[in-house]
Amino acid sequence: MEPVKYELSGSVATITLNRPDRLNAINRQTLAALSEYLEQTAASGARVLVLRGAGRAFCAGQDLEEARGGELDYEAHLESYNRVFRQIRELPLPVVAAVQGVAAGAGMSLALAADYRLLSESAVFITAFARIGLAPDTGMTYTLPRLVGWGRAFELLALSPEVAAAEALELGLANRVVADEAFEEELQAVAGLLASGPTLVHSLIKKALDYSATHPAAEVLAYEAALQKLAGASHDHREGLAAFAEKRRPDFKGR
Ligand code: T3D
Repeated sequence: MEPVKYELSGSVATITLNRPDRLNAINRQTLAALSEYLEQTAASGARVLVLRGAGRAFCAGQDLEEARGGELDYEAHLESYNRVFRQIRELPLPVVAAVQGVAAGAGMSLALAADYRLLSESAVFITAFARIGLAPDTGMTYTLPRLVGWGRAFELLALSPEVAAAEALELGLANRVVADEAFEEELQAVAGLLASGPTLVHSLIKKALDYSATHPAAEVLAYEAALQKLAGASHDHREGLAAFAEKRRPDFKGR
């Protein structure tokens, strides 16, 4: 069975982690395929990417059987994880993590690297690293404190509780939580809405938010101005103005 599946339907790309009997735990093959499909998505005409898991889980993190085998070169292995994190953040389109069931360890890191998290009521986040005596990785110390605040981040990392969907929403780890039976419909709606938006602007929003997380205000203002120059010269800005004047919905073209 392929460890990861890829599908492009219209302008919606979907990457599915596909080791359901291991709760989609990530091994070397998974990481390599994930990275390849992220590259493929960047080169495609996709305007939104959905990242999800097959079966009852989103992803249980690093494959612990592989880790226990003692064959992992942690430094090289982490570079593969980090590459995937960077690819998600640098993808010039929104990434929606569709989280059903558990997202643990690096699986949670991947969900947090996404731009939008849609959770089903069955979703559970577990940072998990400390449970097995590991420090957090795959960008979790970048994303988690920015989403939930410093104190909560420490608690979630150090004590590694199970965070159910309703609490995840309250903490800021989820954008929306929907009933399990409404999940597919809601996912299509969110993906469709993002895919029909101004994709160039979505990519600039990603860049601006990442930049603002690590730069002082004066530099952030200069960066915003530089990005606005790009947006201001775009088809989608001209189309947005025309649609406003003509009292119709804009037909954004995206990238
Ligand atoms: O460079 C590096 O390598 C470091 C990177 C580390 C990054 C990390 O991700 S560290 C965190 C790794 N993940 C975990 O510690 C989570 C381990 N899994 C669990 O704690 C539990 O499975 C869950 C809480 C996620 C779910 O529990 P439950 O009761 O719903 O399911 P289960 O029965 O435990 O799991 C079902 C099967 O999936 C089971 O196999 P079996 O008994 O049916 O043959 C279980 O062994 C397997 N499985 C679950 N998680 C993993 C896994 N197999 C390999 N690796 C896993 N991570």
